[in-house]
Amino acid sequence: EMDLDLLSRLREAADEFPPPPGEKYSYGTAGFRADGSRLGSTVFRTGVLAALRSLKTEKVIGLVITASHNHEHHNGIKIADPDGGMLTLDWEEYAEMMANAGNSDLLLKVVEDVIKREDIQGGSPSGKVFLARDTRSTGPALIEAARKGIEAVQGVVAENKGILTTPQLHWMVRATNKDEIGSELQYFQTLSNAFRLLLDLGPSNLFKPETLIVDASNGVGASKILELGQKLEALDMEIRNTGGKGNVLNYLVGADFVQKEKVFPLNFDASSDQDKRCVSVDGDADRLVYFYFGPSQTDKSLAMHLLDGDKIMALFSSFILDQLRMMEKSTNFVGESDSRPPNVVIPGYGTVKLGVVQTAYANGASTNYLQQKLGLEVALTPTGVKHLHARAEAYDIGIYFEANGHGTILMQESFVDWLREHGNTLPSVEGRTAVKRLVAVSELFNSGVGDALSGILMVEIILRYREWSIQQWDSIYTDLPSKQLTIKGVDRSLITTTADETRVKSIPQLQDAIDVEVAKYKAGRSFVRPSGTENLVRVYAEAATQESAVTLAEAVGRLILQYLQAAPES
Ligand code: G16
Repeated sequence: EMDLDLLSRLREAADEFPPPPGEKYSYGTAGFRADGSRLGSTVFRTGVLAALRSLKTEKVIGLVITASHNHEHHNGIKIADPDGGMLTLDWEEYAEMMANAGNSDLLLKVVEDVIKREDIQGGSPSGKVFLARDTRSTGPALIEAARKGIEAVQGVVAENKGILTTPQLHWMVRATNKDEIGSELQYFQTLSNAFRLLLDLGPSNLFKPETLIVDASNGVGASKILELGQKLEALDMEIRNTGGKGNVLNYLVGADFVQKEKVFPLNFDASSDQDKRCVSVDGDADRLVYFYFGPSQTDKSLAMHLLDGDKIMALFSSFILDQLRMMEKSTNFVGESDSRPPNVVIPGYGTVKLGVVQTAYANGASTNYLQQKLGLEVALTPTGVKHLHARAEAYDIGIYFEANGHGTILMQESFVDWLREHGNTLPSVEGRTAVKRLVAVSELFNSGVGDALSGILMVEIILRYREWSIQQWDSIYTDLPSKQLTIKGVDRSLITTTADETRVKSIPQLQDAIDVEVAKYKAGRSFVRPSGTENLVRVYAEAATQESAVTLAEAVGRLILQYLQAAPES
């Protein structure tokens, strides 16, 4: 039984952070998000939750204060579970119950209930929660609220790690729980060692490409990418949008802006930056998209060319597949044609299951490339890395990416263990080299969440191996024209969708009207869903030409207004 002392301390501490009246907090796609000035109670309470989770798992938990791609004045919370992944889905309900408890008495009831349901033991517990934040101005006050929440639970301490990217904190939690060195320095060492090793394992006389230009979204990524770059002589980077006075986080800069608007971020110039290889990260550096400015496909004018999460995943998938094929070939294995990908057979190990995971936002051309050209199994999940991640765990190597640039390469620990223990028994040098590369890739990638820094290093490695320019990489397939819009000022909660998010369930007439609209367009596809991170509804449309994709998106946007506007905003 939990010490009663716990409850008295908690009540007193909670009284300091009363919830704003009338606010309803939902855990959403990636934790709570709201205006930073209205998050004190929610952050305090989520601190309590993280502390309980630490007592339950007897491991370190992570809590990062960030609203990632959202506006500077927004803020939010992401929780890292002991394995470095996102908070287990069954605890999201507890988080919501706590955040929405109307006063300290009600909060105590919820906490007691969670303690009972999870059978959390008192006694002499010693829990620990790592704290970190991004560069938002409301961060320091919210870190304090989180600390008070964590330490209101008896036997749990908060350890403030300062300003970090979200993936760094996830990485540090995982490493610490595995009894490895979980410091930020070690994070940089691990990534840079893996990068150097992959360079060494590459074809001889690797070429060194032009400088990579980084758009750091005026956020935490700027200083961290700089630090990484200083460790890597072989990687020339020029970092822009590094924050500072007057340069607003995520405003006309960063991965979310570049991917959604398909225009150059601030401080990039069409003519002086023409053909250069550029990459944007988002506000907490867990997403990346590449881009360049070059002649458009349709006329001679200069246009922005986006290489989104889908194209990054296509590059990664083909690289991984190459390595598996080399291993397979190394064993002189003559397989049946149906033993080809997705299931490469490595004698000694057996079938290596390789699969990729996308969402409905994936460009149709990318899905086609992955399935037809690479022969891979493509799984679809709802939006949110937590869903893609869980699905990717079904494979020995699961690669997942959202079109917005959030993703990673996930390898089963048992598979990596096998590579380490038995990989050197493969008869050919090529096969053994491929094994070493895969092990290095497993080190390079964060096995908990997407990490823009890992993503950048991987892209840069593969382009060097293949001696590809960004333009050559871009040409592996041509995106179907698409358009994304957001509709504000409506009650997004009125829209619920089918599990795959492609059809509206709650208002059948709206879906019927969308169907009628889509049918008017050649290669038309469109869907709408409520955002889980912002108070708006998202529209996605694809069609045979850019012009028609835009017209279709706008028509569907008007339908949303028509069917929802009568209702008040919530
Ligand atoms: C978060 C999630 C992503 C999701 C994005 C947009 O990203 O981690 O998986 O794609 O929100 O979600 P929604 O469409 O529901 O607003 P981030 O980078 O903001 O943490």
